[in-house]
Amino acid sequence: MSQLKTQLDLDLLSINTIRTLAIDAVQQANSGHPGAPMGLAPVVYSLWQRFLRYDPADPTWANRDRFVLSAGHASMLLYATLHLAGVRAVNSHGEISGGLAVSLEEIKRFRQLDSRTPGHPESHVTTGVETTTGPLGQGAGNSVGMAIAGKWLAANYNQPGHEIFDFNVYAVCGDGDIMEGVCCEAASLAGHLKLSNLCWIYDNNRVTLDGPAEWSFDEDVAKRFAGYGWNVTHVTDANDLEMLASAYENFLNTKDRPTLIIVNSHIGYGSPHKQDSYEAHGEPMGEAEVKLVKQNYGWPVDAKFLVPDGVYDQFKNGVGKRGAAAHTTWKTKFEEYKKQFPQLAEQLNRMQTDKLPDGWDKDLPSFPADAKGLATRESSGKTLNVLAKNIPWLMGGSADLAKSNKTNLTFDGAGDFFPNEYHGRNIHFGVREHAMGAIVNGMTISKLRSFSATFFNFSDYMRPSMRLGALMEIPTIYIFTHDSIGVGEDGPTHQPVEQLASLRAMPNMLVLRPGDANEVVEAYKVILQHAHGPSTLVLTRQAMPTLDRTKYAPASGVAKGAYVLADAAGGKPEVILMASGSELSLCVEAREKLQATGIQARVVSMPCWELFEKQDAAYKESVLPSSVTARISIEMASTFGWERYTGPKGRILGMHSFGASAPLKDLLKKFGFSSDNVVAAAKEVLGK
Ligand SMILES: Cc1ncc(C[n+]2csc(CCOP(=O)(O)OP(=O)(O)O)c2C)c(N)n1
Ligand SMILES: [Mg+2]
Repeated sequence: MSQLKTQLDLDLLSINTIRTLAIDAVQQANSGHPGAPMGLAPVVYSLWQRFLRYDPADPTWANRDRFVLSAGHASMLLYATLHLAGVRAVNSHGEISGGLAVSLEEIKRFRQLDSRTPGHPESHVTTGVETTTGPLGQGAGNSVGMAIAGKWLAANYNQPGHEIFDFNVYAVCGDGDIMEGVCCEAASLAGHLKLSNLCWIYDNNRVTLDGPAEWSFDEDVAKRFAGYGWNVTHVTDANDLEMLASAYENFLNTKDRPTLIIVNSHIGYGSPHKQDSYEAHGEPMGEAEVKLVKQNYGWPVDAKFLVPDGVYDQFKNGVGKRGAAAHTTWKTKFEEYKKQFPQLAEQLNRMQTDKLPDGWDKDLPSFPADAKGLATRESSGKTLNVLAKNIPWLMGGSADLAKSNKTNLTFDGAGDFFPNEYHGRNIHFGVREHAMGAIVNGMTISKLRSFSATFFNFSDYMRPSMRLGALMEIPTIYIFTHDSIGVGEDGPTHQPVEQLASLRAMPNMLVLRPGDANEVVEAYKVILQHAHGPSTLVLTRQAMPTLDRTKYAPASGVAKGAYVLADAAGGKPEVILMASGSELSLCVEAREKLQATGIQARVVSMPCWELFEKQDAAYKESVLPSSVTARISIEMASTFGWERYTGPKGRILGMHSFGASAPLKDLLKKFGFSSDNVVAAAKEVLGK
């Protein structure tokens, strides 16, 4: 009896430590959300202590259960848990260092410059943060990608008697997450795919920032998720650890679909205010209120950042011991696996350490010169298929446009990723672009080289996820076709204009728009070797010439972002013509025409601004000599940003309006995309 009482006391003491650490950190920072951590502390505590298979001594263990805090505003909940569980820090080389992922000092520096405890959890900053969350719904979307990765790894790497992958993915969502569109899309796909390794915990506290949730949200969430094909279970009191345990067990026993646990909680639990009127929960409480809350918890009212005796040990004896034991058992299993399946083990080793297999770039196509040429979506499809054959863990799919995007993997054994058939490499995302973005990020975080695909215009539908991919510095591949008014008859609803400029404005995003088939191959080489950030690949629907590389510079120049494709005779150009993508061949044509009139022009292919910006000054000067101020750029997109390369004396040919629905040749004429217009602009800037 007294043993049980001590156990209960220690549970409550630990839960209240999470709560008060959150309260104190928010108070000290004078910003942040204390309410959600206070309400959710027992939910997360119970999960970590009793169920999460996670070894705090090795947060990189490939088969660890994943814990995602989609309600990123409750970041202190995660930081306090990582701290108390003693999760070790991992350095940028993936090595486990001696220190804690989140020390008490770092908790005291919550939301301060260069701390490990930023306002919202950032995976590239803090070990143990599985994914960056804050924009509501994204974490939930990522969790579906992680669950897909779990199923795929199990289907492809587990061998009879050697189950090395069986991890589960847990995500904590608030009302905001459950309301967001991305979350709905992701839940719909997860239900369809029957991802039984996925558990969402919905914090049903009936409050959002503006006030009671019912002001904007009163749907029957249980019914909705049942409709998606989820297993739905309820916990009517977030403070009831036994009820929580039953719910987690319910999840673990459900083998045929994902689980939603709806937890009724009180935001700011312990606050002396009437619970549902606790309105200022998105802000620090103020010292007086902090004291009252601590009094309610039976806490020393003046203590700050207190971790009472016994709490660290409690976590050590809970998640620590369980996690270490599970990890040790797994390591033994994996040693045996390595012996019996050395090739598979080697693949896993490469995958987990972000390396490519030997021969990843063998058999890549080389495209012969061809005036008619082919669409870059076509050369992309051919290249992607070779790469995926060479790289067993390169996989992905399209949001219902695979046939248009040419992203179907068609080689023998590529297969499809279907419900209960999780071995395949082709994922059918359905018409769910936003979730697709979040899901491929989740797969990438789980070490699969993952790609998504849709029309470039619909990059807007997945931009929030792409932005997080860039922030997280993860190598997700976003493939887009139908890159411009070149789409033709589909018209302005489908013709991107500002998307190139807007993605070029995104930090840490490589935007590549290759200028012919061989540049596509080179672009893929860059992308696959680019490990610390995502890439956006922008491809045409329409055919474009394959340039004669015996006459022009090799396409390997793509790696430098921009290169001299064709120079003026003697290397002394009067005018520089620059383009990316399908407009590159217009510059090539214009150069010939200018030459015929005695004007010496250089053509610069500029498939990737970001890579060009990374080159040294000498290289940049060699491509764009400052002495040549007559410069023309041409791109069937917003002109925004090209000034930096054309300079004050140059001309930018581009789009100044939305496009129109018409056959391509009429659009090219209407909007002025012809080599004659390049010639005219060149003559104009030269005053000829
Ligand atoms: C996409 C997005 N929109 C808005 C916000 C700002 N925001 C942060 S928390 C929050 C309230 C969400 O309510 P809920 O998810 O129920 O969390 P609770 O207040 O209950 O902790 C909002 C609107 C955000 N973080 N992300
Ligand atoms: Mg809420």
